Amino acid sequence: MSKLTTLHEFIMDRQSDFPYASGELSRLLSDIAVASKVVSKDVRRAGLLENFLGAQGNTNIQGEEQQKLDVIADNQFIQMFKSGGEVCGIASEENDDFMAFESDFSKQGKYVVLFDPLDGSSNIDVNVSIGTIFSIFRRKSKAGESATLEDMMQTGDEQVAAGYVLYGSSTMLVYTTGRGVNGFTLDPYIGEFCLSHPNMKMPETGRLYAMNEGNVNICDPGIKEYIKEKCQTILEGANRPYSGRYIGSLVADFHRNLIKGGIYIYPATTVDPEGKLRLLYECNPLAFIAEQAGGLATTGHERIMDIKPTKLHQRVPYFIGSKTMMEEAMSYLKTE
Ligand code: P6P
Repeated sequence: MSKLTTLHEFIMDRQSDFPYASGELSRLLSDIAVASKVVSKDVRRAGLLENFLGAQGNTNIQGEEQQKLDVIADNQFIQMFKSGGEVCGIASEENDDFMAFESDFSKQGKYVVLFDPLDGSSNIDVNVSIGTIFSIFRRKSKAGESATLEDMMQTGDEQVAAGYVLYGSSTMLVYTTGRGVNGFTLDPYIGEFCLSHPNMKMPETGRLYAMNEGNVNICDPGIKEYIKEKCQTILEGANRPYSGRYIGSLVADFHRNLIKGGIYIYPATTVDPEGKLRLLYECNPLAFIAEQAGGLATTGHERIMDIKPTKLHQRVPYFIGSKTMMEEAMSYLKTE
């Protein structure tokens, strides 16, 4: 059996990829891994702890009912970023505004992190996979000063790193720093993320499509045509149609497509005319991973990582997945 490579060893080995960084990004990625282990522990025991399951009793800025575990995870990551010293500020799905850390220690931080602490949290109570998504930028503002909104509102192309943690049948951390995508599985017996999926590549095509088909009559009619003609038809050379796989947790649907090939579609609808998913801490980070793995991520018309953000919690229509499937699906779209 080959030697296990821990995430920490992997990060240190790759540190030389960043001559300008004197270890801060490595430490930040390690901090994210530690916070993820704590959240993983909480997620896996949530059913046993009365104050972990269920709704928090309020709604977040998204108008979504916050779950107790959303808040627990959010606080866990924020505390980790505050104490690590590499981060001068954050923005999170669970907080109305961005947060500039005010200690002199944190103001020296080189990076800002935008994250969704627990995506798919409506699935927590029914024991379906959920995930954390994170996006890391170098600050634009001067070290020593407070982080600014401008630090948070950068295009996806300016990300220095991005990744997700999937609390699934196992806990996995998958990330990129622009030099490929690597996946690590948490070994609960040694408490370490270990390299399990080196150099991940998204298959150029696939036979899995993920969409909430309840929306199919309230979105671009071309999507209904795409699903009917490409996904729900036995095409030449095939002996069955595609398979629909949609579990209501973007991280899980994306991870499956990254490994098996597939497409995830959350379009603009008459209910969500700008789309449902958030650009800064859901769409951008997964777009970075998708492109690094050979896939595509667009609004259906525009590359996600080209978009200049205009609002902190900006929503966009979202198509992400295998290159050929993406090109096919986009060719059906009727609306600009
Ligand atoms: P719907 C979860 O809230 C989420 O942001 C994604 O993880 C998921 O794919 C989508 O929304 C589910 O939305 O409208 O299908 O319930």
